[in-house]
Amino acid sequence: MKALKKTDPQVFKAILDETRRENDNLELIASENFVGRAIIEAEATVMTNKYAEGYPGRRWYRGCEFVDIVERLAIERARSLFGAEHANVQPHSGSQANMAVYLAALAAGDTILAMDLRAGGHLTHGHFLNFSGKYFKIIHYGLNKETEKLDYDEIRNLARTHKPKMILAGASAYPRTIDFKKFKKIANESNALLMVDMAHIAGLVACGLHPNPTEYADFVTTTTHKTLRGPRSGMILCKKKFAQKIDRAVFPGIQGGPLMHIIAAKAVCLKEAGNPAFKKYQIQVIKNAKALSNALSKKGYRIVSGGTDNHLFLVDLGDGNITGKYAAERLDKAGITVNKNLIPFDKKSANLTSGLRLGTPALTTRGMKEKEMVKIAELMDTVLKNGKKSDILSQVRKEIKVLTKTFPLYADLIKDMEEA
Ligand code: DSN
Repeated sequence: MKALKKTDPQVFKAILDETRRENDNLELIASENFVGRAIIEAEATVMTNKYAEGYPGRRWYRGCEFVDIVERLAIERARSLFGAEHANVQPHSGSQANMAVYLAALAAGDTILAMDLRAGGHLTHGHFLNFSGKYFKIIHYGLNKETEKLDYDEIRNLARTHKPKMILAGASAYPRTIDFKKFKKIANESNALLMVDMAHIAGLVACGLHPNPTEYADFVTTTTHKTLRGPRSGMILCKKKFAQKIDRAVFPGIQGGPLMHIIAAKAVCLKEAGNPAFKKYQIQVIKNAKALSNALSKKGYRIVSGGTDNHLFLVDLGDGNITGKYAAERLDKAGITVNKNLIPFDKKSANLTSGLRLGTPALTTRGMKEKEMVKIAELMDTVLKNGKKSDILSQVRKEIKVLTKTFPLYADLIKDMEEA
């Protein structure tokens, strides 16, 4: 890091401070994780220099023989990990992966039946401010009011009524197993294509800890940086009959040159995800999510839908004065990083919210287990009950320092930077 420090001390300092922040805080944002050194090393390479528009063996530029190797590895590993007929590893993000599927499968104005953001869906699943909501007719499904779970009968009824060209399953804030087989049945009955956005659960799917959508869906999209613990990026899996359409939709449809250094890191991530150690990690992610939600529930917090089957859950803070926004700010002050989140049928605005979304992929990467989750629930409860008392927040901060010191993160990177 000597060159960076010399050339741009401001950026160097911000990166060092961010590395320390990640080490010093308890990261509970469900969509975040901590990549390993091999991913960082692959990202920070000269493959960033190479233009490689096109696909392996069919590029517009010369000199692609080595970037072709990493893209082929990433494609083969993605196909084998998820049992997919075709993989496109070029999307820069999950949003772009979703956009490419829409471009490949739909025409402007076609109808998509997808989960409402307010119920746990994603912006690119048809929010009115997003391209998906602007260019397509969106019908949203939500959750059952009693169970706060997906209501497959309601989804079937909506599909019968609106005859969507495509049904989209997948969510950013849904703590329960998604029944892709049921979705496929509904899609077949209404002659719709089925797309699954598995961004949040891809790591669990890779290890057989959540049903695999690739078996049922025509298109599966994902990010690679959440439970999958790879570089910040996206990916599309699809049936062979859609391969050409998908590849054309990504390039030249919506992207130019792929980010070859990130594709190299994606190849590494997909290799790591095939290792037995990765399955052990994902099993612990789920155990930790259950342990943390149980511990909070014992302290009197209502957990949406009564618990979790995956890596995340939602806490209902009730309809009093404590909003998700306030709670997230207070927790942040004490060193616990979370995000405010709407809960199903939330009466508060998306800016305030009545809930928090908590996830355990990042803390599990640090090696924390059930015992630490119980401790973290205690610390969270203390902060939420004493949010305005700075002495109590400082005491919690101190306890978090002890915890984070016991499970150090990026110690080698911090040392390298401090010595640069
Ligand atoms: N922003 C991501 C999340 O937090 O779930 C989804 O893209």
